[in-house]
Amino acid sequence: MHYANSETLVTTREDGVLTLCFNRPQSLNAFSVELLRALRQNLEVARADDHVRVVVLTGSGRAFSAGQDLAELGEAREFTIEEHMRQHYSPLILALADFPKPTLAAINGVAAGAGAGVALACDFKLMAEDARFLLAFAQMGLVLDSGTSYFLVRALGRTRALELALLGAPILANQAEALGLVNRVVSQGAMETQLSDWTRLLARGPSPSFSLIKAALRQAETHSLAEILELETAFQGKATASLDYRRALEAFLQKKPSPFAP
Ligand code: T3D
Repeated sequence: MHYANSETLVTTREDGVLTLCFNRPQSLNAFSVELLRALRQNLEVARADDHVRVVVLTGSGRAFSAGQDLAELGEAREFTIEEHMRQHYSPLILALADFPKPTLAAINGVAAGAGAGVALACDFKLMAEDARFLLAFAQMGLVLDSGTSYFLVRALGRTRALELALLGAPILANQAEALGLVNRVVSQGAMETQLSDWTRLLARGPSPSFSLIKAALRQAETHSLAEILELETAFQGKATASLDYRRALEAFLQKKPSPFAP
């Protein structure tokens, strides 16, 4: 399979970093079926592409994404909402949550509805100081979807998650950072520098170790301590058999810095 070549998703690959930029600025990068398909396909290809070590999601223009394309959804269609969600959003969110390499959302502007879900499914969230999350679901007479129930309640607990979901007030960047929904808030001008600091570090990091750490943390969300101890044991066995471990150990014994040190 090859990377999809779609105008709605600008795909670039440089120095181990795959950037997927939503490109429908006229509708604030609302997710059309074409964009959702291209996004899924390119994540699937990137999973197996050894040249890709980090994936960045971002939006062109003034938005990250305004969520589902409401105009497209409103048009005559031959599918139900349930089919649409099962076919597009659920596999996309799972593909992101289970992605074996680090993923970063560069939230350059508003992230609404499913746009918020996609951003929250990424590992790192970098937010512009004038960006915001909009849990626009209840305002539209909808329910939380695209994993937002899952991510919000785990990040914030039930009380705060309910307040934000039911009242639907925009979550401004500083509030999102204070709540722990995003890692860092920076000015628009500083987005690129912060992003490349992170991607450079992650791209030269120990990929197999990252993949195992991600898998263990994901399992830790739902498994018991005893199960996680067993999983960590198995994963440590794999990690210590890796070339990266041997390189880092050798550096340590020679009193040199780790090849992966920040
Ligand atoms: O199928 C399923 O799975 C259901 C799933 C649902 C999950 C969802 O994601 S539901 C959709 C959730 N998103 C929203 O409700 C956000 C809708 N958009 C807005 O509320 C506003 O656009 C914003 C607050 C995000 C920004 O407002 P503003 O004033 O800065 O911009 P604007 O003028 O409203 O939007 C600019 C253009 O983008 C405009 O088009 P126009 O008039 O210039 O031709 C607007 O219609 C278009 N646009 C914005 N959001 C969407 C959209 N077009 C289609 N779908 C959108 N979601």
